Amino acid sequence: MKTASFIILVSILLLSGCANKSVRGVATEKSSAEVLFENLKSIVGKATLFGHQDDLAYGIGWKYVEGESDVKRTAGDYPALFGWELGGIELGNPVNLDSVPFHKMREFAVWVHKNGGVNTFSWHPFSAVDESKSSWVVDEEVVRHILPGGSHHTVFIQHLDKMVGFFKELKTEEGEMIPFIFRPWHEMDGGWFWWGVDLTTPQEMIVLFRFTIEYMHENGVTNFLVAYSPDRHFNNEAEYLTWYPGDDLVDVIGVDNYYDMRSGEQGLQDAIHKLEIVARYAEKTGKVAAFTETGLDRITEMDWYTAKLGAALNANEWTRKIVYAMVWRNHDLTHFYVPHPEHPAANDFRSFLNQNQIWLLNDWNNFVTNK
Ligand code: BMA
Repeated sequence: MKTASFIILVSILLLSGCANKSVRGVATEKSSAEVLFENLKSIVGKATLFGHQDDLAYGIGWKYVEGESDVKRTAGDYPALFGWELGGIELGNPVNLDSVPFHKMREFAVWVHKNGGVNTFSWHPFSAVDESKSSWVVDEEVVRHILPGGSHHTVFIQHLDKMVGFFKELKTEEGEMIPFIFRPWHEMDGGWFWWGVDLTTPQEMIVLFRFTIEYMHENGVTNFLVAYSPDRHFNNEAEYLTWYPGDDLVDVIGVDNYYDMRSGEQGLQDAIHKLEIVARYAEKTGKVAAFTETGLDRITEMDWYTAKLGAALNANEWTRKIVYAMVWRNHDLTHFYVPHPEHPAANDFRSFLNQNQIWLLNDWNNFVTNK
């Protein structure tokens, strides 16, 4: 190839890479993930988006009914943020580990994007060392075997390829890639996942996390934000950062916390303290902070939404900087986090959502369109 055409080709390749990539501060057209990040940043200290896992897929007493949502049924509007779970995609399964068909999940996520909402994905993959073992089987080391050089690295690459394949199809009818927040390897400080603290060193986790995101980038999935979300096992910033893959990679500084949020007044104070750590670190690094998972299963405290979640998010100037809080799924009456309309906690849920700074989809859309 002649030198001139080679230079032109290299320039084209470089430019096309930049246009898609999350290269902040570079004067190329912004990707929709960058726009999402900026929109989230502009609500820091102003509002917290309310999120719900699997909100559009099913709820209490219904499954796959178009337009349906338990948040909407009880509170009159959709959540602003929608969580989805990819576990099972790595095995080539047509449905995820909670029986949600991946083709439906894709349709829901596209609907969310079209309607102004935010999508976030978690991934509880089966083990690449033994594909019969779910994320919750913690009887052997997995991570060190799936890292580069490990005995099961090739299988892990196949798993990543399946996950990448899903995200590459996450586009509108017009072919536009939709932005999302990806939150892999969460709660790594707990002992309940095969990537958890008992079976994985912090260094291994960092390598795994970085490898996962870089692999996505290298394989053409670039239009997303990355969330880092340990559970509650930290008491200061240094501990929080034990598994942190790096400021160059992460956009959302998150925490998952159920335990403290169901453990009385002391628990609430502990949860607030952890949200503060997260919010301070996000501010220091120019990122956004989020309460990436919480909730009270079956809502056994009737004032949980105002007395716990509302109190935590509105505790002080730091917790008010949390940009979203997401509760887990409404499987059925034995496992749910959003009250159905007749539930005795429904009024309290509505009071929580009626606070000015807690936003559902319409509030968020009004803000984004009038910005
Ligand atoms: C857990 C429970 C499980 C579910 C898993 C992954 O918290 O809700 O029933 O399979 O999350 O979504």
